[in-house]
Parts: sequence; structure tokens; C-alpha cells
Amino acid sequence: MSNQNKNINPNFKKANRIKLNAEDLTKKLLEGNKMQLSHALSLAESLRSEDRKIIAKVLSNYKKRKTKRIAVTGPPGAGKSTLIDSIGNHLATQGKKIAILTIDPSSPQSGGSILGDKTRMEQLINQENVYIRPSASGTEAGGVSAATMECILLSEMAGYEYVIVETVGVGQSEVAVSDLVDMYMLVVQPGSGDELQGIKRGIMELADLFLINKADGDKLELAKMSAKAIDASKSLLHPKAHGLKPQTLLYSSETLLNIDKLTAAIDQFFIDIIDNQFYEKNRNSQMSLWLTREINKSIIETVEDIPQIKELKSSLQNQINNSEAFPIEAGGIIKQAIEDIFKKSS
Ligand SMILES: Nc1nc2c(ncn2[C@@H]2O[C@H](COP(=O)(O)OP(=O)(O)O)[C@@H](O)[C@H]2O)c(=O)[nH]1
Ligand SMILES: [Mg+2]
Repeated sequence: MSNQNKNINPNFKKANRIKLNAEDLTKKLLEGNKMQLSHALSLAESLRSEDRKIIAKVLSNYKKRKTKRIAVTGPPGAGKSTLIDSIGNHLATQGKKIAILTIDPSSPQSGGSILGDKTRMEQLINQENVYIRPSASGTEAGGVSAATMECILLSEMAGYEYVIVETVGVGQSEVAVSDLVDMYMLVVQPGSGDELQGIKRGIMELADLFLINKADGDKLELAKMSAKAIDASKSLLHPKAHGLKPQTLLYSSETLLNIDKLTAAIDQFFIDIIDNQFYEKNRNSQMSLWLTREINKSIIETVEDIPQIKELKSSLQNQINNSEAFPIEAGGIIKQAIEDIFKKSS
């Protein structure tokens, strides 16, 4: 392949503009049609209510399966995309089907780092068993949104048994993604103790697996020291809800050091959490979190649309601007107004 087009996916087909109805889209998804999966993910990320309705219908055909949802998080440049490329390739050659969703809050439109990620995933782009969605960025803070969960479910409907979610090293998205996955992998570069201390404890506590990446060449020794430093700090972390101790592994996407150990650790983790029922419980609580969020969103939208509430809000805003009232009182006033509206209508 010439240099010029080596980053261009030869299998890329121009997006099909014909809109399918929910039934046909479901059928295509269940057949594993990649183009229609892309279409479905775009609908899931759309804010238009007709698109949301189609996705809701499609998702009503979702059947529970023991899929593996894995977050790959860590600071920018830690080697997450390269790692996903190598491990994805390894799994795909074993016949596994892998979907990769990248959450990139920094550049939903520009495509700058998306191109970067695509070039890091050169091996994967041409794999039949692999589907890559470069930017599953949402509209909510940190780029992780309810839409990301929908994207995971849609990918699974299309037959992907591993769904890997890569986040960009932004604190918020790294935390939010933990509500979407079964396994949380934290990727760090070899570094001094001080650098590792820079990783927030909250993020450390989410990790099911610590991966010291780039353990190759002259970084190998430093990587070993980093692993020791991480192991030492583990004793300070709260025990995990699933009761398993997070492992630390050295890894290199260049030499493929420990690739078998890594895939074995992933498989074992899933065996263990399915066995001790954490898998099922965790997914149920993620669903109930999603339910609560959706309900809250609807309540807010509905209430904000009531004309009296709109008026009251702008009058409160004026009072606050003139220091005649303070936001602390506003909640109670709005609550009272909502209750009055309900009383009148009942
Ligand atoms: N030596 C070495 N370099 C790596 C390895 N993995 C990634 N890199 C390099 O680290 C840089 C950042 O990688 P990337 O995957 O884009 O990191 P991300 O921002 O975490 O997704 C790139 O220049 C990679 O070539 C590795 O295992 N060993
Ligand atoms: Mg990346």
C-alpha cells in the first residue's frame, strides 16, 4: 500500500443514506451488518426524538448474552489505542468478534485525535471480526453519555462479544465509563513514583487491572519499578465490590510481552465475576442507574416546559440579579409552584 493511503480503510463504503425502519435496522444489525451498525450508533448519538424512537424499538430486541465490556482508560499517550490494536488483533485471530468504541470529548468534530487513533489501530482496521467506532462522544460532560450504553448494546446485538471502550484521559469520562462496563483496565506508562501518584486515587480504585504499558527497551526496568510502586499503593485502596484483587501486569504493544497473560487475566476475571454473580448484579445496577437518569431527564424536561415554571424561573433570575433573592431559596419556591400546579390539575 502506498504511504498516502495507508491509513484509509480499504473496506470503507460510503454511508448508506437510505433510512431503514426499526424493524429492518434490527434485522440488519442481528445479521452483523457493519454499515447498519454505524447507522444505528449515529441514531443513538442523535438528540432527535424520531431517532431516539427508532433506537428504542431496535433495543427492545436486545437479548442478554455473556458479553465482555471492558474500559481501557489512562492518561493520553499511555498507549491505549496501540494496546487495543494489539490485543484486539490477538483476539480477532482467535475468531472473537470485537467492537471498539472510542470516547473523545476533546474533539467530537475536528477529527484530530480520531485520525491519530485510527492510525494506531492499523492492524484492526482490516479485520473482518473487528468493528471500530472512532468517536462515540456524547453530549454530556466528559463525553460519556447514556448514548454510549446504547452504543454498547447495539454493538452486542450485531454479534460483538467483546466491547472495548477507550476513553481519553479526562477525569470525568474515566469515572463515568465505569458505569458502563464490567471490567476497568487502567493503562499507565512506566514512570517515577511521583508520576504514578498523579493518578487520582478515585481512578486507581476503579481499576480491575493495572497495566504498565511500554515495558520494552530501556523502559523495561522503569516499568518493573512502576509495577512495584502500584502494588505497594494497592494496600491503601478500598476492596472492590466484586471481592477480587486487581492484578498488575507489565505489557508492551511492541514486543507483545505478556499478551497471553493479559488475555488470560481478562478471561479469568470474567469467569470469576460470572461465578460470584457480580457480573449480573453489576449490570443490573448499571441498568437501574440508567433508568434513574432517563426518568430524571424526562422529569426535568417536562417541568421546564411548563409555562408558569418558565416565568417563575425568569422572575427568580431577575430577583437574584438584583440581590432580592438567592439561589438557595429557589429550589423551595419552584417545588411549591410545581405542587400547586399538580393540586389544581387533580
Ligand atoms: N515503546 C512503546 N511505545 C508505545 C507502546 N504503545 C504505544 N506506544 C507509543 O506511545 C504513543 C502513544 O500511543 P497511543 O496508543 O496513541 O496512546 P493513547 O493516547 O493512550 O491512545 C505512540 O507514539 C505509540 O507508538 C509500547 O508498547 N511500547
Ligand atoms: Mg488513543
